Amino acid sequence: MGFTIAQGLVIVFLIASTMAGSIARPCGNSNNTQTSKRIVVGDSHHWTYGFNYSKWAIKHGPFYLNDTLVFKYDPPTPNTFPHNVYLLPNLESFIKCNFTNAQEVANETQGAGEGFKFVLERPWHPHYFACSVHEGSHCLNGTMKFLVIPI
Ligand SMILES: *[C@@H]1O[C@H](CO)[C@@H](O)[C@H](O)[C@H]1NC(C)=O
Ligand SMILES: *[C@@H]1O[C@H](CO)[C@@H](O)[C@H](O)[C@H]1NC(C)=O
Ligand SMILES: *[C@@H]1O[C@H](CO)[C@@H](O)[C@H](O)[C@H]1NC(C)=O
Ligand SMILES: *[C@@H]1O[C@H](CO)[C@@H](O)[C@H](O)[C@H]1NC(C)=O
Ligand SMILES: *[C@@H]1O[C@H](CO)[C@@H](O)[C@H](O)[C@H]1NC(C)=O
Ligand SMILES: *[C@@H]1O[C@H](CO)[C@@H](O)[C@H](O)[C@H]1NC(C)=O
Ligand SMILES: [Cu+2]
Repeated sequence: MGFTIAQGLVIVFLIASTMAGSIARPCGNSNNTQTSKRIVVGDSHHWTYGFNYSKWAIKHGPFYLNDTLVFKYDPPTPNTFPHNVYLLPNLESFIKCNFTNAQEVANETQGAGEGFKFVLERPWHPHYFACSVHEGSHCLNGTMKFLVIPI
């Protein structure tokens, strides 16, 4: 598989961090009506090269079922790099930024304006989000990737 122990530890930490807080912050209120949130990925940084989204996701989590992730990024211009949003198929692809069998969920123009909205509809499903631009270097070198497991 080609995992290093260090990578394994990082992943265990990521998953543990993503799930922590499920105990501290039970979902829904006393009424049992879950209030779904609208979450701008990267906050004011939006979806851009060089921002550490794994760190952001840990800090921002946990994420709940039906929360909406909003990816905001400008359409390509001659002076700026484009971005997009893919879902990678598994953990190994996520670690290596291997986009073979990845699914495009938003192209380079869909992040404009109000941004691209992705609703977390699959409970406990690991969502490996990443930008594929520049042969994966936005993912690999620009840390444009993060893991979300909605609870
Ligand atoms: C339960 O939800 C209803 C409708 O959203 C609201 O009017 C009511 O105040 C809520 N009650 C409690 C105890 O939260
Ligand atoms: C991004 O943040 C994560 C979690 O804090 C950390 O493990 C990782 O080393 C950071 N990546 C970079 C490139 O700084
Ligand atoms: C999420 O949304 C679906 C479809 O609107 C709804 O059936 C489901 O009850 C919601 N789940 C939660 C936990 O809010
Ligand atoms: C990328 O993934 C595909 C299929 O999942 C695999 O066949 C290929 O060897 C991988 N490439 C690298 C560089 O790991
Ligand atoms: C991006 O997706 C939108 C909506 O599906 C579509 O209208 C547009 O033509 C696509 N743009 C490119 C460059 O593929
Ligand atoms: C991206 O990162 C890889 C591995 O860390 C490195 O070999 C490569 O030179 C970097 N590429 C750029 C464009 O920084
Ligand atoms: Cu990008």
